[in-house]
Amino acid sequence: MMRADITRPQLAAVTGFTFLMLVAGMALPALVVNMTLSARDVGGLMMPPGMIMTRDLPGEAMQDMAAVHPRLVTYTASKEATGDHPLIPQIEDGVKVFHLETSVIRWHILPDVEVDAYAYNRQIPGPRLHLTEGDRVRIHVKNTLPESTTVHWHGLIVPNAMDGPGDITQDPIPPGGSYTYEFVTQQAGTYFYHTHDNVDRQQGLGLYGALIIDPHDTATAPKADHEYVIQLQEWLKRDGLTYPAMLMEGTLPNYFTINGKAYPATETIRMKVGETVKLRFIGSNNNFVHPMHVHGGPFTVVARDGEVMPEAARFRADTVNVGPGQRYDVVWKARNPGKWLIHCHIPHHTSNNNTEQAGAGGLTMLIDVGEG
Ligand SMILES: [Cu+2]
Repeated sequence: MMRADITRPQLAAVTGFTFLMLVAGMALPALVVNMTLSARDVGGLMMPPGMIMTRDLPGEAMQDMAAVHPRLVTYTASKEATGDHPLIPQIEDGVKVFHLETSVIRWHILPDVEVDAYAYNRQIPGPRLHLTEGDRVRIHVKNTLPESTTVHWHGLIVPNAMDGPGDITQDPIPPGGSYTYEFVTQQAGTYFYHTHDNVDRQQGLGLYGALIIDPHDTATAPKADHEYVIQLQEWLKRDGLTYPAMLMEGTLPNYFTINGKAYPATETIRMKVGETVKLRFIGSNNNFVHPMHVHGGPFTVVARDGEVMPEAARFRADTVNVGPGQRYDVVWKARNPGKWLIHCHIPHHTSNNNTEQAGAGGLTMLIDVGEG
């Protein structure tokens, strides 16, 4: 008969050590790994490279920051497609009726750079709503995004139920659902509309558009020979994926657009010496205050946040800080022929993924002034 020569203390030590390792093996992952996430929360989410990931990050935050899954794109706009097209209303019993539809699209911000974006009516920015003070408007919104959404009419006096903040004044419009907004415009000037549900993600991915309201008495509006609306936006595109740009580690933007295009794909304003242009700057972006600067001499600031300033309050400047949500109308006069720049004065915002193309990038556009 063989007899084990193991002692009781030895047996106790091996058993105890094994038990301790078993407990450590179960406890350690809970200390270094995010055990609160389930596959249901995160599914196939793709997170921005370099994003700070900690073990207390909830799945909801990851959904907010994740890339737009390329498989969700339902429409690819042509390279030449532009946004901000006037939306023509139907008139029903004196009411101007508009239709907005959200969807996931692929959009060219440069001929060789496309983003996967959230869009109103398949364009970025969304279509322009051009109204007149006193108009009654009805806007049918259909949501074909993979997530809920709402629309907010930024700066407008509206009934509370028409204001748009999701889960606060209305139930968010579910995927496949619709909501109808109706109000009478009581103001005039430069306004915009944007999503008010998961704004951090949805507006950053493209859900915004201009709302321009003419005054009832056009004599009150500051005059200019030309007019141009400038809507700002920030994008994060890496390794073929588009993430909503946010002002935090790992999610800072690397592309910047005026009306959905980065320079040199931005439009050029054409005018003659002696003529004036009214530039309507809209802070439709989510993160940065953009110091927008115009070359070739000062402009006059004539309106702020839609409100026309009295003559005595108007002032001359060559740079105006356009913060998220703000609007500035400025009138600039062409004094000399040539190519004059409109650009953000944070130089990184005038580059495309940190490179200059044709002398600039991002938040840059030209005014081409011909001899008078
Ligand atoms: Cu800027």
